[in-house]
Parts: sequence; structure tokens; C-alpha cells
Amino acid sequence: MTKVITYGTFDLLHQGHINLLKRAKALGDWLIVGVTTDNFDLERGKLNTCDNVMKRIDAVRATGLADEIIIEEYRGQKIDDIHKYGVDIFAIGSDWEGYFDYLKEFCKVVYLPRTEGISSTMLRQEQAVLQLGIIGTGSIARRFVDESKFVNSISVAAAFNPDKAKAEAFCKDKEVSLATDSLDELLAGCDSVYVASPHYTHYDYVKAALEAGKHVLCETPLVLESAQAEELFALAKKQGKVLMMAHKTAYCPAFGHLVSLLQSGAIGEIVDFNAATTTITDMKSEKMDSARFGGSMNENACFPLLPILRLFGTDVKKVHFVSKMKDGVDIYTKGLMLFDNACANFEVGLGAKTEGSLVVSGTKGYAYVPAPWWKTEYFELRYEDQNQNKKYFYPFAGEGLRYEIKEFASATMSDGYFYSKLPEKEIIAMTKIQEAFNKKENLTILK
Ligand code: C2G
Repeated sequence: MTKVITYGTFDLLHQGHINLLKRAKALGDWLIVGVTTDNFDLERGKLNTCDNVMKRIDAVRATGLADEIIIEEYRGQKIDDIHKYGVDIFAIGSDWEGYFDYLKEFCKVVYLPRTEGISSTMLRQEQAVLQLGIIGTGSIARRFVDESKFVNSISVAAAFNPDKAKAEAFCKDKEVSLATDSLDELLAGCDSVYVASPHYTHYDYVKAALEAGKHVLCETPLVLESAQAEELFALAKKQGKVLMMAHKTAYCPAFGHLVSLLQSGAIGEIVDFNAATTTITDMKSEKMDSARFGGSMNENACFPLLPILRLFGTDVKKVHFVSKMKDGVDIYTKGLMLFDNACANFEVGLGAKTEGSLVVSGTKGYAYVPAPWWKTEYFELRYEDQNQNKKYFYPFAGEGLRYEIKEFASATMSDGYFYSKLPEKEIIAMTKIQEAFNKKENLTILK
């Protein structure tokens, strides 16, 4: 039996893919098709994929041409697969001519003619592009516009600021066509909204956008009261719209893999956790304004709370906070969280600096992510026997916002296939902890 293998993303599966699969199948008796995972595509710089891996696998299966479907998740896997499946022929489209010659050492390599005049890129361009309106025109919104250019299914169409001059300056600088100080005008000019205004305004803007039937991506923290978070998620469901919280760590390739490695027992049972996210900020900045719910917990707690709640679950037994205050805001807060079978502590700061690393301790070893861990590019699993230590490397492109933007675009375009990398339950749990802090529950204030 001659075994043939081919690989691809197979996004928006089209006739070009079908022809390729037919040609590959004709080379032998058994066709194995490797479909790239979403993470692998992100890693190799393919950020514009519309369909997620499950949808792409289903599409390949529906052609009836594949005898076996596998997923491709890392560079170098092709060599492993050739050995593992006893492959005789590796086949791929002629756009890759020469690129896979290194596989000739292991099996026959065939470059098949590519079908001209059709491609996923062309189909993506024909697809509706999400017209996005931005609420708030501060520094994060500026970075967002730059990063959105890497995701071609999104176009920033409008920006709102209650101060029209600010909206106009932003739009001129970032080449956005509509600058407005009218929320109605913004909502009329887009089909999705990115909320990047001060925290305390999030609730009203998200609610207005959802009520107007828009998909919403909102900056951290979504809101500062858990009842509001619950209400907004219920509203999103009722409206059939996506509500996502922006969080550059949650959607980047390394974080997801770190968590799944730890959940699979790579360091044994997890007993303790520590992570810090501190950024020295100007005391005059809005982030330090107590009237605007500034301060370290409101600004930065979503970062350490993400891995804590992911690893230990949302059933938090106890939280204790210790803060150093200045002008009514916490310039530094340490949190101790107790779960049934583990504890976690974190530090957040806008007015004090500490090492921004992350350590997860387990019964067999520990995970170490160097600072700034929230832009994870690299982490290590370390053991008593140092020979067992492992290093893991990942891309973290640009400011990292492109991952969440891509995720948001895919979510709005998927019909039922979407699984959020930052689920509602975790966002509500994060909000509860920030709310407890704002209510000064179990808070010790240092002199
Ligand atoms: N293809 C084709 N004709 C087209 C478009 C694509 O023959 N008009 C072929 C490609 O050459 C490839 C396959 O269809 O062999 C899948 O294409 P993509 O989905 O674009 O995947 P690609 O990024 O080429 O993945 O490990 C992944 C592989 O290296 C290739």
C-alpha cells in the first residue's frame, strides 16, 4: 500500500484544495491529510485564517478524499509523521516548490500543480470585513489600530471620543474615516465595537453597543461589579452577539500551551502560584485617579488573575489583600488567594516595581516564566533533576494585540464553532475579586 501525506490550513475550503486533495490521493492508495492547528498557524504567521481548526477538519472530511486526518501542530512534525505513519509520498502544492526538498531524505516528495485563480486569500477578501468602531482614543486604542492591520478581516471604520477634537486628531493620525463625539453616530457606522475608554465607563458603553446589536470587544477590566458582568453576558446572549474581553496574555500562543501542559500534570499536582505585574506609572496619569477607579488592582489584576483562575478554578475560598496607598489609590497590592487544594499569591503595582515573573509550584517540579510573563514568549519547566528541565519558545508578535483581534474577528464570523479562550465564567470571577478589593473586603492597608 502506498501512503501519501499532504498538509494545509484548508481555510474556507475551495476548489483549489479539492483538486489538490484529488491529485494527492491519485498518487497512492491511502491519503493522510494534516490540518494545521490554529496555534500553529499563528506561530507561522498566518493570522488571517477565518475558520477554526474544527471547522477546517470538518470541511476536509466532507470532501470524502481523506482516508485519515491528523492535526499538524509544530514545526518539524512532518518528519515525525513520515516515520510514524510509514509515509511513502509527501505531496504539496507547487507554491511550495523546493521548500520541502529536505523531506526527500525520508520519502518521495511531489509538488502538485496549483489551481490558478482561486485561493483562501481571495475568498477572505470577498468576505465581509468587520467594520469596527472604537470607543476611547487613548494609547491602547492607538496600538490597537496599528495591530489591527495584521488581521485583514477587520477594518477600523470610526472612532468616538466625547471630546470631538481628540477623536479628530486620533482619526487623522491613524487614518480612520469617521471621527465623532456622538455615540449614536459611531454605532450607526460600524458592526462591532472595541471599548477602550476608562474602566468606569465600560458598563454603559458595552451595554449601549450590545443593545444596538453590535459585537463587543472590551478592554480589561470588563466592568468592576460582577452583577454588571453577568448582566452584560446575558444581554450579549439575548442579542446573539459576541462579548469578549481584550487580554493580550489570554490569546497569545504560549499562554495556552503553558496552561495545558500544567493541567496535564507536567509538574505534578499544583500547590502554589506566584506572579507579579507591575508597571511604574506617572502619579498624574488617569490610571492613578481614584475618581476614575484607577489604581493597581483595577488596572493590572486581570493579568495574574487569568492564570490563577485558569489553573485553580473559579471556586475561590478566601482572598486577602495588602495594599500600599497614595492619594486614594493602591500603588501596590499583594493578594493571597486560597483554594481547596492550593494557594496563590500575586502582586500588582503602578507605583512600585518588582520582578515580573511567574512561578507555578508543583509536587514534581515548577514552571518558570521570566518577566514580563504576561507577554509570554518563553517558559521553562524545571525539576529536581536538572537534566529533565525543558525550555519552550513561542512567537509573541508586535504588541500581542493582534491575537485577540484575530480571535474577536473569528468569533464574530463563526456560527456556533467558537470557543472563547477567555470564558465568561473566568471574567465574572475576576470581576468578583476586583469588586471585593474595591469594597475593601479583607484589605490590610500598610502605613
Ligand atoms: N492549493 C492549491 N491551489 C490553490 C490553493 C491551495 O493547490 N489555489 C494547495 C496548496 O498548495 C497546499 C494546499 O492546497 O498544498 C493547502 O493550502 P493552504 O490551505 O493554503 O495551506 P498551506 O499554508 O499551503 O499549508 O504545513 C502546512 C503546509 O506547509 C502548507
